[in-house]
Amino acid sequence: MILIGLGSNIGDRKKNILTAIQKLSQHQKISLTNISSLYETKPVGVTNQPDFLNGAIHIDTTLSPLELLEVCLDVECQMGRVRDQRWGPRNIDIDILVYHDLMIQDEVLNVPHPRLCERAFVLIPLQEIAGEIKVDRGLTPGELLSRICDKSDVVLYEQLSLELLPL
Ligand code: PH2
Ligand code: MG
Ligand code: MG
Repeated sequence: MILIGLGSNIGDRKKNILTAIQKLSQHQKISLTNISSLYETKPVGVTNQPDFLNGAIHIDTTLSPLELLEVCLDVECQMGRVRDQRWGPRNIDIDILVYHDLMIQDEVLNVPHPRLCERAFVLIPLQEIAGEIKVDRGLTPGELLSRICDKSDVVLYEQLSLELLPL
């Protein structure tokens, strides 16, 4: 299972996330299999920035992890993402969270995403679309979530489904 996380906290956040999903799904070698709801989430890391919308998608692809990373970065670039402050505000962020059961640790790509297990804003969307999958450390999103005390910073914003998606 290949899982991608999306986030936005600048501009029309919902439109940004849907545009990114649309661009990814239009790639010849990517097919969109499932999509989570959108959640409004308090910023983590750098806290003095606007609230995020976050969501996650499940895709199938024949792209390798590095090829997929390039596609994700390319979509961010097409959408005009400027990278200045680490963990700072962004119109779109597209992260590979899980690529089957591969473990990759190098300078350009870390999979599973290194902060997946501590971030409710990632785990709650994943619980919807990958509830049974051992996403990190042999644990499901729900099992990882049970170790996080405060999930109040993640609130359902809009229910989405593949059928309802205006793509
Ligand atoms: N992304 C970050 C840092 N902090 N906080 C929230 N709520 N959502 C994010 O997507 C996010 C964040 C760096 O990628
Ligand atoms: Mg990120
Ligand atoms: Mg990123």
